[in-house]
Amino acid sequence: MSSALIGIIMGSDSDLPVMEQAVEILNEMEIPYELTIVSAHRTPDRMVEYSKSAYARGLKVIIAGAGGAAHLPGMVASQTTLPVIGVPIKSSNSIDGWDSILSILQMPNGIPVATVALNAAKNAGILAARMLSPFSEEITKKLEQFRKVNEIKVLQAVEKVKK
Ligand code: RP5
Repeated sequence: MSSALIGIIMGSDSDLPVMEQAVEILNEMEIPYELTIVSAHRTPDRMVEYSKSAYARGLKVIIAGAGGAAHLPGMVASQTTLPVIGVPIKSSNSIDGWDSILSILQMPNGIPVATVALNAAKNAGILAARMLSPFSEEITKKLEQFRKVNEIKVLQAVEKVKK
């Protein structure tokens, strides 16, 4: 997609089923994004290149998903001034996902990563949209619509379970 505002990256193609939730919500809100694989430990040069060029390429937020010793979001955040949202992914050999959660959540002072819940790539997409919202009426309207739809769904459920 051209003129991407949000960069979605992940450490491995095995993370894709989770990260697709972010893709879906951004498609729904019609916010341009780019999607690719960048591994902190398998392609360190590519990670540096991606992070250092992100701002100049017009990205406003980076969503980075990783599992295991999940240093991708933190390493990317260390090389850009853009906000980075980390998605801890429960990979196949994980310690119930705690390895990814703690690796991403426990960033030392000075290099923040906004961490969402385990496998919560949808929330990462929504949070990225919210970060852009103060600068775009169009995105704000999409977020309002999204909130409204959620509200209606709950009110319909209230009616359904009422006795
Ligand atoms: C991390 O290692 C990736 O983010 C992935 O979650 C995990 C496992 O990767 P694969 O061995 O499936 O490629 O770097």
